Amino acid sequence: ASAQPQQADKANVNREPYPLGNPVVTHMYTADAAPHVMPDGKVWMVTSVDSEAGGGYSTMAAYHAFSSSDMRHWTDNGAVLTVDQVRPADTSGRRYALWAPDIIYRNGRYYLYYPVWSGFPGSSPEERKVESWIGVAVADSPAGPFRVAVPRLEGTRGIDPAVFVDDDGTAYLFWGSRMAARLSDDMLSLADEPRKIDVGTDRFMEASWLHKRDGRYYFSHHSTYDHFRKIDAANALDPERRQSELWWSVGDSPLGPFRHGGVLNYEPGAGVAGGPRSSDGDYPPWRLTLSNHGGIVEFHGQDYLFYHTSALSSWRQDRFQGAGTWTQRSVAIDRIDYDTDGAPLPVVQTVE
Ligand code: FUB
Repeated sequence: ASAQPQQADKANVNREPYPLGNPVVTHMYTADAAPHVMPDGKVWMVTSVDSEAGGGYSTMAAYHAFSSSDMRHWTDNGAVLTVDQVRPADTSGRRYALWAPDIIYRNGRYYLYYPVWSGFPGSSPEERKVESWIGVAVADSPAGPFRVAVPRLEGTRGIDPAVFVDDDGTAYLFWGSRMAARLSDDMLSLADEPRKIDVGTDRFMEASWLHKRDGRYYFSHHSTYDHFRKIDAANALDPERRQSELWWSVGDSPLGPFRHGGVLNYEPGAGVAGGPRSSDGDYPPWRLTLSNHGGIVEFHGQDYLFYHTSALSSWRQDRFQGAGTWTQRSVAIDRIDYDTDGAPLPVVQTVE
């Protein structure tokens, strides 16, 4: 096994910020960005869309595709898939929603992996019977239009698909709660039995992502919501209780095992080390997003973390004074730096 990087000292977060104009999309609410460099040399991200009218995650109804040549100016290429395209015939009154997707270029086409969330927006036993699965849509352009090719990938239950294609051409799908499998050559089915992978910790909520750097595989994920079940909005601003973090682990193969490394991104918007800052000083923290979802891309030799904050909904209420809304999120981008051993440092979150 190769030498394994160690978690960076938290003091290392005191580095120069690298503002990319966060939040990068301001005309609509976006979340769960899945960024990739496509054959046109641009970075494309497909994002979830949070509802303008509110209503929470059960109302997420589409994905948008954005493209950029410089990681700062983004073109909105419009909705590329809507919930109406994936909703099964159903008269039960269940709601269907589109949660965090991923997109990949392969064999001359673009494959969009999307989780369908299905349930009732309540808390009775019936309402808690949430179901989710992964579908695949295909297009000739990352701007769509995508058509559903596989409504439900056999063997998948859960949310947050992430696709990784290794240098040898093998494609992998990660999803749900530490599940993974190889994908078939046509990208439309699992090539082997799903397995639960060892990511070095049991503190796992969602948002799998795999990236490769210098021959090592880095797995990242959102750690946990557990503490949010116990606390109320008032003490959610207590730094000691903020633990909705993105964690990283590292391994020598795409399917692990991975060794837990540490924090890649602190709670977005937290007033703690790694929290946001700008050229004219620290801002009051906006309220939590509750979800710390990461997507990672290398662009011109630099790795970037795409995540989301509540900055836009906070701005719309009262610039930096409002609480923001945790289901009206906005995509942000910041640089990932590594120490000399290859351990990613906690991301310095920037605004503006
Ligand atoms: O956006 C809906 C859900 O919230 C995603 O699927 C999770 O990763 C979290 O970001």
